[in-house]
Amino acid sequence: MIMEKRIIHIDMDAFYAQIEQRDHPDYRGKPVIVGGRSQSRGVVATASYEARKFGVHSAMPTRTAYKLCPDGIYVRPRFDVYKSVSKEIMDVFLSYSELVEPLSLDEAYLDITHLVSRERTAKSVALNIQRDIFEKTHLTSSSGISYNKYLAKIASGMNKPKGTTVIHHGNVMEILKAMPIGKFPGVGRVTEEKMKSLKIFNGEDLHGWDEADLVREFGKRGSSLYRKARGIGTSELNVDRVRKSVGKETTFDHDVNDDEYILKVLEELSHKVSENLDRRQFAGRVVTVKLKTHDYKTHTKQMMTTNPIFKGDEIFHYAYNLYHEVKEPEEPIRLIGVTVSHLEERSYRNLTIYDFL
Ligand code: DCP
Ligand code: MG
Repeated sequence: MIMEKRIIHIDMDAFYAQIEQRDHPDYRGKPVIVGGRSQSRGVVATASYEARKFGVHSAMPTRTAYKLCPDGIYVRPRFDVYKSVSKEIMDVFLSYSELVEPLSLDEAYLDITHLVSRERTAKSVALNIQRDIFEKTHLTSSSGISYNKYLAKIASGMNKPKGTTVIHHGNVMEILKAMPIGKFPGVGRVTEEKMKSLKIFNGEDLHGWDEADLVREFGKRGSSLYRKARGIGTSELNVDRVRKSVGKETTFDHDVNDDEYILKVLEELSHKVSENLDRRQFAGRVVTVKLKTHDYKTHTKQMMTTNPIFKGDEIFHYAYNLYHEVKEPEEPIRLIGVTVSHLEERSYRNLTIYDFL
């Protein structure tokens, strides 16, 4: 018999805002809005729970937030701090399980099947993880526990902040049926509108649809939605996302020492790496150039980028500099390669830095 898995989804509460409140005691208990301060083009990254009472939320123009909450404390994000907190959290996760799939700086899935026994419930594991995070960072989080990923994620959002919620076979249908359609993972704004026009307002309405009809209306996603309405989803974690890297290399037919030619190849390789990152919607923070000399010695040099990158020209920009650092002028090479690592999922979370200026 295949044992059902136990998946925990952990998500920090009002992540950036909570860190600001932690580091500035005078912000505590007050509406704190983290984001771009520009009245014309700034957006809210997140808001403390106190600020949310005024209707302020992520992705809202700062201008709107000011109107809703004129007395709020508006602060710029400190990404470096958030990143280092994120590392601390990830270390806690890894102390419980090797099977960790980070989704962004403040959330991850953990497969903790191996830790569960008659004496130890998945819920108690989740509580321990939340306690450890608090001890290490003085920040609160919420967790969701279930037998697959998307249910665990739904669960973690159900009792925020400081929640610990279990979705099991006994309560799953009740929860899904009552859930507004826009809250289903994978249902964005556009799909939500379309759902509503089809009179699908919640999980129960969705449950009433045949798979074939959903596929006709929503394409491949229709099948996935059909399953999601029934509590069916994957419990396989994408564990090597952290380690993952994308690299391309070329071995020359002959040893080569023509910079212009090698750089042309390096540029092509950079664009190939970019295409691969694009396909998977990843961006990376470390660029490595590798070369093998005519006598089979390998030399590498790497560099951290200021922001996660994925564009071919950006990758080549770093690769170009690295190449000049690592290549000995007199030494022909037989292989050149470029790799982007420290990948993260590409999203508003790491790409709108300009919105915060
Ligand atoms: N974030 C952002 N822009 C968004 C959404 C989020 O910059 N549109 C950033 C700020 C958040 C962090 O990502 O603090 C984590 O996102 P979450 O969606 O988990 O939101 P919070 O952690 O802020 O709040 P919650 O308690 O609802 O999880
Ligand atoms: Mg969060």
